[in-house]
Amino acid sequence: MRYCLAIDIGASSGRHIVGWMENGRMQTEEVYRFANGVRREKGHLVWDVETLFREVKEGIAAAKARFATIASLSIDTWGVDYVLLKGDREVLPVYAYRDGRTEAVVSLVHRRMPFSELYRRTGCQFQSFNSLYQLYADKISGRLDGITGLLMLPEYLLWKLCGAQVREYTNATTTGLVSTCTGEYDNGILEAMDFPRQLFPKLSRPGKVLGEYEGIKCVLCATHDTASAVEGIPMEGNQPYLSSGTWSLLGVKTSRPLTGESSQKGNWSNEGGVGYNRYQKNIMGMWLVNQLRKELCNGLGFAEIVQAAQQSDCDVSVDANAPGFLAPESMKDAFDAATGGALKDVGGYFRCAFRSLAQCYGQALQELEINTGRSFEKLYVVGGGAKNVWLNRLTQEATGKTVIALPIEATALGNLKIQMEAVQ
Ligand code: ADP
Ligand code: LRH
Repeated sequence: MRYCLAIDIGASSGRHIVGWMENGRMQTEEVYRFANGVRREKGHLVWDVETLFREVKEGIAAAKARFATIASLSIDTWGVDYVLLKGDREVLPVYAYRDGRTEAVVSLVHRRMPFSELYRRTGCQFQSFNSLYQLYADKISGRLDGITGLLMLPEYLLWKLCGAQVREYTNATTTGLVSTCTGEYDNGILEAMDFPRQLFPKLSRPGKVLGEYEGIKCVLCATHDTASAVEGIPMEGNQPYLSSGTWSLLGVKTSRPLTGESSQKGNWSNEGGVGYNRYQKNIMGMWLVNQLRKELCNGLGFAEIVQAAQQSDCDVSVDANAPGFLAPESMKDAFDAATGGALKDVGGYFRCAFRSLAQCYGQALQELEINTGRSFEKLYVVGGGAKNVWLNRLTQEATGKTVIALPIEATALGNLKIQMEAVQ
């Protein structure tokens, strides 16, 4: 039996999942899980990459203890964030995308190249945390001086394991710097921003064998977690997907990027997939719920939270994608401000969050049909959020589509699929 190990690290937790083929079907077993989250350091939100790397190695050890031979491994994480290198040393801190340091530079970036031109070139949605803005903040603070390398987080962790430095295509498309025409970093943008060209070498496609760690082959998967998730959904035909975790990503595979006016207006993103384009939208997702949970009822299980939400009779909703929810000091205060203080009980906050998310999904699906000129029957939901049966019902009502909820680790499945194809 050939065992492969997917290391899938999300913004709220990481997991090691071993997969193998048996009677033509992929089998999986979770061997390790760890908590993840941002840390506040000197007024900034940062990732603790040292701990992340330690957890990666702990999980590999757990996999080896359970399955004596692991043939290969690969790592995917959230997009956008990166590690700067000086020679072989990482430059700390590694900023987390919710940190506010980019707010002041958005207009400076757009002065160098208007957003409409950036969008025409890359098809990448506007998010104030895209790597483009983070890098510009680095540039004007002098942080890019003397930098010799830039690796996105999964590339960094793979490099630490096997010593190979590569830049992977699907994750690069989250930076806001990749051309939809060439599938490589866009020279025009790099020049306009005056970014050092040597930090942006040629991109590698998923499927490459990079090297070894303790006798295990290190493979490059679709290192953007959402790209792996889309690749891992067992879908009949080409229907829309909702990858429901810390973020909710709603979209559909298309053969080419769609960068027209309505796509830009609706802030639709064109990101790289494994042989297709991911036309999708970022929706604030379970971040809202997780932050409310920490503040209002830490320790309460998701089943109890959903029950409290169902029992509340408060039917107020908000625009779940409003910037005020991205990184508020207090999520409760953010909901109070958005609802004019209308939420009276704990269940009410969660009810408002779930109903507002479902409304966003409904709106996004309508836009998706208009912008692609297609009509869809189904919506496939994967990720931790797919376990929320009540939210799935609200989503079905709001979208008018048959919701197919798959409470599976689609991201790990996509990660494993690429490994199995790469290492025969
Ligand atoms: P990420 O990869 O971004 O960390 P996941 O896909 O692992 O996200 O989803 C985790 C989220 O799913 C949790 O933070 C939680 O909000 C939600 N979730 C997990 N389990 C349940 C459950 N049983 N019921 C409802 N929601 C759940
Ligand atoms: C989901 C995700 C999403 C990105 C965000 C930063 O985990 O990768 O696709 O936009 O994190």
